[in-house]
Order: sequence, then C-alpha cells, then structure tokens
Amino acid sequence: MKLAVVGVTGLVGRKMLEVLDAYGFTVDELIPVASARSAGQKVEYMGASYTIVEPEQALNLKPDLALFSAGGDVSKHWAPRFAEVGCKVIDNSSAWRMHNDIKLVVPEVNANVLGADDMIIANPNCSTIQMVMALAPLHSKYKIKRLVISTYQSITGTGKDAVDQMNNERKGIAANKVYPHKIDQNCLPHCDEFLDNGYTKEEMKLVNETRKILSDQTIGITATAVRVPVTGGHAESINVTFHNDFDIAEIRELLNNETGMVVEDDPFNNVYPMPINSHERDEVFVGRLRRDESLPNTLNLWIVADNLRKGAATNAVQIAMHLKQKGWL
Ligand code: 2RA
Repeated sequence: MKLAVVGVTGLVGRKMLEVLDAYGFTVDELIPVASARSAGQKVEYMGASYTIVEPEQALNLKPDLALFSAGGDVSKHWAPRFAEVGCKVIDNSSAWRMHNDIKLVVPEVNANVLGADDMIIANPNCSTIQMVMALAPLHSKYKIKRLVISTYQSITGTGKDAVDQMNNERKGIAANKVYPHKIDQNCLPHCDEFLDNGYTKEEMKLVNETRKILSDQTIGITATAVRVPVTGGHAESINVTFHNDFDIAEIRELLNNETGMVVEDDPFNNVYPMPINSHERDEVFVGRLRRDESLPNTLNLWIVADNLRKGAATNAVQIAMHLKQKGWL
C-alpha cells in the first residue's frame, strides 16, 4: 500500500500521521505531500524517513490511497487527478462535501453508504462530526425536527498561524496577526467567511452537512459558530426539538451505548465535558443533558471533541480503515 498524505505539514496533516501510526496503519511507502515551500524536507513515519514531494511528483508515484488536508483549492484540483490514476482520496476540505456523487462519512453513523467504487470520499467538518455522532442515535429514535446550535471552536481550527497569534498575544508580542481582532481573552463570532445570508460558511456547513449525513432535508437548523482562545477541542451547545417525546434516562443510555461516545454528565459533582479533557482523545464527550422546559419534545446537550482528532484526522483514518477492512484498498 502506497499512502499519500497531502498537506502533511499542516496541523491536521501532522495529526493524520500521528493517528495513522497510533492505529498501526502499515504502508509499503508513505508519500508526504506539500507545497514547493516544504518539498525536500524529511518526514518520519513508523521508523522510516520519507522526503516531502509536490502533488505532481506524488501522482507519478501512483499512490493507492491519499488523505488530503491542504485546503479546498488543492482538493478541487488534485483529488480528481489522484482518483483518475486509481488512487482513493479521503478529503478533509470542504471542496467535495456537498457534491451529489460524493459520500460524506462519519463511520459510526453512515459507513453503510460507502461502496467499492467511491474514489473521492469527503470527511465532514469537525464541528459537524462531533455533533452528528451524538445526534444520529437520537434522530433514529425520536426524529429531529429542529436544531439550534452554538459552537465554541478551538483556535486550532483556524490553523497554526492563528495559534501563534494567540500565544504571541499572551506574551505581549503583537506580531503576524491572522485575525483582524485579538484572539486571546476574546470570543470571535467569525469562523470562515461571511455569506450574503448573514451566516458564515462554517455555520452553513453545520446546516448542510448535517442534513446530508442524516439523510433528512426536513430538519430545521440554525447555527452560530464562535472562535474561542482554546486549544483542546471544539465545544457545542445544542438545543434539539424532536417530533416525538423522549425520556432523559433513555437518551443517556442511547448515548452511552454508542461506539466512540462518552457521557460525562454529573453536574452536581462538577462532571461535564471540557476541551481541556478532550485534547488528544478520539472520543466525543457529551453532557449537560436536560429537558428544555420552555418547549415540548426539546432537549439541551453539550458536546465536546478534539477537532484535530475525531474532528478531522481520526475520522479520516477510520474511513481508511473501513475501506481496508472491506478489501476496497
Ligand atoms: C474550523 N471547522 O474550525 C474548521 C476547520 N478548519 O475553522
């Protein structure tokens, strides 16, 4: 197996290598791919050293599988070209997620949609992945009518430069600003670009991707995505109205029984999910389960996960492992 990791020098690309190693994903050859700026540099994987190449050179090496996390423009241009030479692509960018013929997959939720012929597979947005992990079993049981979502997203989701800005601000260094405003000791209701409807692309990802993954275009969804000076993961406050009533104890059991989910919900003993605890973990943590007493059939919950792991790298690696287990690689 020849495996390419495209965007290998970025926060997610580096995390992909960590997770692939941790999951024992053995390869005959690793093909680390980045821009000309990084070409020639060395990358270590499973005790061997590999030289970073540019996408064109990687294509000529005919990889069997490529994990992409290099931005939408790179995926838009290169993913089809890798697929044309028989390389399966798992793409972490937003480029292909809403394309009709492209599967958008969280393995624990909808791996069943995958087939042997899928050559480009989209990894959902981090804030979508952690949310649908918790909502999918509840949707199956009680059928979701409407979602009101507020996210508190780690600065790591913006990338290394934004993390550097936050750390510089903490040291009193006002250099290399990525954001138009201070990040540290601030909350920015601005994740990705603003659209004509007043929402950001990040907020519309939650709307559109959730409906696609849950295969239900009737779900009403509104979202506010906020960037916070935190590095352990994304947190989300979800208010969900179902078509049918529910029992809190049954909800807790449903979530507890889900692979990859951890219920942390004992608020009187200060037990609830926090990004500081989700950091470097692959599970999705859920807590603060409580009925919304202002509206029938409505539940509040709090969801936390490491956006670089289950929100990106781990989900992509889990898709790759699924393809391998099916013999499609
Ligand atoms: C963010 N969801 O957090 C995106 C991933 N880069 O900005």
